Amino acid sequence: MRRSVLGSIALIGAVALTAVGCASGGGGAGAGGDGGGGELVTVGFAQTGSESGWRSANTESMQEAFSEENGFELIFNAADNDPAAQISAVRDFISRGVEAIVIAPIVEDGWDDVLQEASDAGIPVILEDRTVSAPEDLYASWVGLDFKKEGVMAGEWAAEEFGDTPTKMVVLEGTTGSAPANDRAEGFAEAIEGTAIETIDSQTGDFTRDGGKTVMEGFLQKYGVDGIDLLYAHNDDMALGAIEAIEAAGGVPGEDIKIVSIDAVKDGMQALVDGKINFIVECNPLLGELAAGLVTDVLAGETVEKTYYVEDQTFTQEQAAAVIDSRPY
Ligand code: GZL
Repeated sequence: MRRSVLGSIALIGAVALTAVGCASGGGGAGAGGDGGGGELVTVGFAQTGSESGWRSANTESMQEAFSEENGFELIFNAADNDPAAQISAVRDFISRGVEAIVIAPIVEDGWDDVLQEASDAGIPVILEDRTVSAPEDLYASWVGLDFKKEGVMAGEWAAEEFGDTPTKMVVLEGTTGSAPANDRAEGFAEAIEGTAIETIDSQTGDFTRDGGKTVMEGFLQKYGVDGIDLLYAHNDDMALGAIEAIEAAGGVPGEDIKIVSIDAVKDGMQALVDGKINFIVECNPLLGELAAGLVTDVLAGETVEKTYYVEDQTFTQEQAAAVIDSRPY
């Protein structure tokens, strides 16, 4: 049974949402088939890939929400973090005449043409997770997280923790050109302005554990464990890779090098409980119900908001220990 986005919010309960902007539902070419009386609504979902634990949880949430039981036929594509492949997957959805398209865009730029093609074909597009730089009239709605706020919360912790102490920081950036990498960097920089935290190096680890480990190995070769006081990782998977590198170099993560990260996936929260990470800002991946609700409303011609932000929270080591066994991802 397909739920509207408001029904989804009620269902999810604890997920606090703030809605911004407004748009009328496109109606779409198929307009949701017979309106839910039994026909499945065909939806194309262009996922980034499978780069992190966060992505796995997001994919699972989307596949559960867009199930046949809920009235959907989901055509799923994972683009292996390749922006060109992702755009080509969306073009394939258009040529197959799907009724709606959902995208988790790998990078912000390069979407104008294919979104215009979807619009010309009368196929509404819903964005989930990351955002695009294309004009907002080219998509019906977006649901995700406030990445800049996540960066601010991580930076505020670092400013509080290190304040006026001269601190040498290295940064593991997310995928180059992605909204979370851009916005988390901007938010963190704003929050540490005026402190004695100095960024001595910053490089992308592409949101992957291997990427984080390789880049951190390079930082450690260049500066040594003693030359680095703080690591800011744009996601837990890169932080976990960096932990391996720090330990291999004879350092103690969480002590010799403090670590602040974003996501709060299970392995990241475990490292936080174990004292290897010092602070984590959550980035909720469970967006499936909300995205499915938006597709249902847009195909029904309902007016939906242009933007839905899902609220995040933060965790210290003590807070993680109290909740880790009860978290859904
Ligand atoms: C954020 C999401 C990011 C996660 C990473 O919403 O796009 O991509 O922080 C994931 O773990 O790879």
